[in-house]
Amino acid sequence: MPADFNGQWVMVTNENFEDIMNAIDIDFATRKIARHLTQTKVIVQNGDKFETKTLSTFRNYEVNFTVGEEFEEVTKGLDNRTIQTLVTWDGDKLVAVQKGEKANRGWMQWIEGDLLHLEIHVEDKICKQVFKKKP
Ligand code: 1AG
Repeated sequence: MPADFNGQWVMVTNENFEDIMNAIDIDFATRKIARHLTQTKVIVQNGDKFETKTLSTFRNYEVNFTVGEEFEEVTKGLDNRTIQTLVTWDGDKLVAVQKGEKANRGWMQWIEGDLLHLEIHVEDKICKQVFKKKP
């Protein structure tokens, strides 16, 4: 039985988001808006199958995947790159490797109690986001 990520998760902290945005070449005007957003993560999980939405008042981002199956991800509305993404389990953690123009790109996502942790990394930068589950 894999971990259960189902639910709506509201951002409570977002450390070093600016660093990640800079690393993927997001322009100043966009960064200025994006840094203040409270993101909400909506996850529908069926075993290894995930439908995920990251929502905000400015932009939304959707990515769907099956753990263990590499797919082409287009980061539409983010940096608009095409990357090859593979998500795997490391115990109860989801680990994504995103191959493309940017080195060492990926994320890790896991649950602790009613908190969802997401670490996004690109090159030598790490952004740490924490979300709280909506009751
Ligand atoms: C992701 O989550 C990342 C989802 O794949 C989006 C979160 C951060 C975006 C990364 C960099 C910012 C790029 C551009 C800034 C412009 C707009 C910001 C909009 C933010 C809300 C979409 C992994 C996992 C997915 O949770 O299941």
